[in-house]
Amino acid sequence: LVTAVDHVGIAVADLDEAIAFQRDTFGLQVAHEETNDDQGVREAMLRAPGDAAGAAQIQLLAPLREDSAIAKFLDRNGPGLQQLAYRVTDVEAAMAALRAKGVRLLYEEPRRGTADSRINFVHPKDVGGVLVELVEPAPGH
Ligand code: V0V
Repeated sequence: LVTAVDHVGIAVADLDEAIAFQRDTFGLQVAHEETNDDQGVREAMLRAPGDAAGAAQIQLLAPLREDSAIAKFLDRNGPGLQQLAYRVTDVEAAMAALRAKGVRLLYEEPRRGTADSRINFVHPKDVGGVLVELVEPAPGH
């Protein structure tokens, strides 16, 4: 079902501060940055200098609004690991396979994720307490 670990997401209060911290502390570089209004986030994808193409990235997620998933996560837990994202080739097929195993998906239909990927999420209570995202990258990514 899963072809690769796509990224690991960290909730942060301030995106620019977190980017600078990861750069100055660990030497990570920004590969991509965008605002996703649907998900209520400002986000950055970070890579390590030695990464091969397609290597797992670190996603920094800062809230755009108080009613967003990231704002709620920060209120409850403070900054920290928020999600694990698995790459799939066909998100609808992955959703169907997981539903058949009795695992709950958060959305009926895929939504738009980073860089025009198609995404859905698995309920953390059904998969060991980890919020799992499914990512079908846009063609050419
Ligand atoms: C909540 N829970 C978590 C969790 N968030 N467990 C593990 N990891 C998390 N991140 C636990 C929580 O402690 C509760 O456990 C239980 O799940 C249900 O919590 P709830 O209060 O009913 O629900 P909420 O309001 O905390 O919402 C949790 C969910 C929400 C997962 C439903 O965060 C959500 O819709 N997430 C999907 C969207 C998202 O995360 N977007 C931001 C990233 P107890 O207390 O009952 O034991 S956007 C993104 O990744 C993009 C754009 C991308 O990658 O392309």
